[in-house]
Amino acid sequence: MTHDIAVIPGDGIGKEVTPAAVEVLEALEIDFEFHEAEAGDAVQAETGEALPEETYDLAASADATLFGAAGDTAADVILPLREAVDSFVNVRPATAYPGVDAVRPETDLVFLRENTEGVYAGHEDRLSDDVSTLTRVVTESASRRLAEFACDFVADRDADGFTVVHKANVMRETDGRFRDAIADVADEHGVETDEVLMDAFATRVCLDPDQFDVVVCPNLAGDVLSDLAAGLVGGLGLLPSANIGPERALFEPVHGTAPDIAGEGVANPAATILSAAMLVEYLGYDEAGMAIREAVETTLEEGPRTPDLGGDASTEDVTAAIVDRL
Ligand code: GGG
Repeated sequence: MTHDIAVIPGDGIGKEVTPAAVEVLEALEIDFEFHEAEAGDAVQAETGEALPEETYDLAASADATLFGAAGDTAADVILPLREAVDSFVNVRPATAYPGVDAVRPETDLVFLRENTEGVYAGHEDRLSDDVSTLTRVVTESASRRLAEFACDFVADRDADGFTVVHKANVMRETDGRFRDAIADVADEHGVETDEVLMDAFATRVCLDPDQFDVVVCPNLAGDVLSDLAAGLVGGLGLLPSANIGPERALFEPVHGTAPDIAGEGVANPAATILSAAMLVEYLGYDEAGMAIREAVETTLEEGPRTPDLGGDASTEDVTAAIVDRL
């Protein structure tokens, strides 16, 4: 069976780490057909469109998509691409690896980030020279759909339950609805939950990440808190993600374009290669996914390592080491 994979490197280091992940996928004994397409700042400068229609259509029809990074055009690229695969949840594991200098080496968390609404839904207006507004949308249906996924996810992970992060003491209507809908679904499934206010979560996860396992968050909170967790495990170069929809999915590193190092060939490819591991697992190849993870873990532990992890290796050196260890 051939799997059609859309490959959208985007901008900045996306153009370096995405080919690295494709190289790893090509080393597997799985029949992939890769279809590359453009999106982002560079194509917008050339054509006036950050997300050409053919790129959107490709993501909406491929079996899975591998995406790199978006810069200034993130809102015009990432959000429609997530919509193209009808993704309602962004799965973001934050794991500390042996050999990597982590602030909290005991960290092993997974964020399940609501992926369709909240303040990310883009309902912004400029009312006057002085006033801009944003309408925040939270629906019962999206919150319940996320909760159904979370219940299945904790069963697959053999986790005790999950933590709901919110700010319902202030955003009583929107986060209150989010919290209550999720608690209701968890109850129906007999899944245990606890709840933590998102500001308190930020402190508690820094002091003792071990108290959390699966964390369910509204959209923006999931974006911010997973980057915070990246700081606990050794940096953004280590966090993969999967945007899951009912029929297709899009995989991307959590990091952005990293303009400070783009073009130097030293970006850490681990986050994108780990995203590729999630992609093959999504397609049903658990052993291949595990093989990629083990090759990445051994490389993080034994080297070579890119400069963000204290090494001096290039993206290509690290990718070659991972492919060798597969
Ligand atoms: N690889 C994903 C990427 O480009 N991240 C940068 C970014 O702006 N992310 C926002 C988000 O994930 O919603």
